[in-house]
Amino acid sequence: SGIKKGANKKQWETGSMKPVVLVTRKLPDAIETRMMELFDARLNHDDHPMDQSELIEAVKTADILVPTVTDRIDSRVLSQARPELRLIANFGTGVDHIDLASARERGITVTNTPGVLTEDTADMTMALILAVPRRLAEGEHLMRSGDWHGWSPTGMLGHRIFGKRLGIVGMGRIGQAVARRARGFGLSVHYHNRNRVHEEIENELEATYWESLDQMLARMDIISVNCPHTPATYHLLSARRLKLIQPNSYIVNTARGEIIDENALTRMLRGKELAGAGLDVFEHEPAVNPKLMELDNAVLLPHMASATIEGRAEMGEKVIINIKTFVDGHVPPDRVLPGEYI
Ligand code: 8YV
Repeated sequence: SGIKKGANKKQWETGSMKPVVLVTRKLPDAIETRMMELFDARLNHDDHPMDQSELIEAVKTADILVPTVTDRIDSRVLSQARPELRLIANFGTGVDHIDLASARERGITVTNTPGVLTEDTADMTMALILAVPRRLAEGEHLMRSGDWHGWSPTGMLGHRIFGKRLGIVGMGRIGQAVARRARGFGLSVHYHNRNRVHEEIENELEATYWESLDQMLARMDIISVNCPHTPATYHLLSARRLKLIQPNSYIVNTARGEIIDENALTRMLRGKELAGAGLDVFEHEPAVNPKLMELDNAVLLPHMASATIEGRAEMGEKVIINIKTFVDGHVPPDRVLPGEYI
């Protein structure tokens, strides 16, 4: 458009011009309505996931981009961004689909939506922790198949939750929310984290810290993955580490598929080297390893751990607040870039 960055910002501030905010997916109606009031919002009415060429078009058009987990904002896309693109206000907490190094190089601010999906994600994590050892999906399937011939003393036996050891990988907001729930089910809480959490939190959760992930994995009955996906956590649960886990143990992942070597996990589940897995996320979404689909000891969900009406509305609110604060010349509340780790 030929408008310089400074001029752009000034005009946003005086309200004489609205920033072009390009939203890659369909958001809740109330959020889209508000965005249209506040900004020059460009919406995706049919909600189709954008491919790379559409994303390149988007960054050539937008002052502010609002992507989601389904958009791969890689260095190729960012290299085409117009200089006026100053903010990527992600709709979601994980930002692993955005090439942060490229964004940083270009001086683009990145924000996310932490906090508002913590409890929902922890609920679904707990649901999987219960569902896999207690064979919830298998039981449901049996009912609908018409093959249930009545109760029997040895029918549908699973494993007890109470008294077992839960190992949480990643003790951030979600990990802590899982720990709080787990205590109510009589699980003992163990965790591994980049940094040990504050003593007060450890005491409140009666959580045992394991500096060594390897050692923790070898001793847990249930493992829950709750860390972000970063270059440091890619395949954190590698084939080698998965082998450390006891064959009668379970794994639950509501974080990101890339944190677990999905092929290795699938092989081990098939070979009964692991008792079962509850997965809400996959390494190559929306693709799922077809061998996983065949397994009775895996409960598979379509990346829905944070999918509540309330949560989506609050995520949208956060996106709007981040954009509004940024446009008004302030540091947005949920800034990840520039930030502590990048
Ligand atoms: C979101 C998620 O629905 O927030 C996240 O990191 O994984 C999901 O729960 C999704 O990211 C929206 O972009």
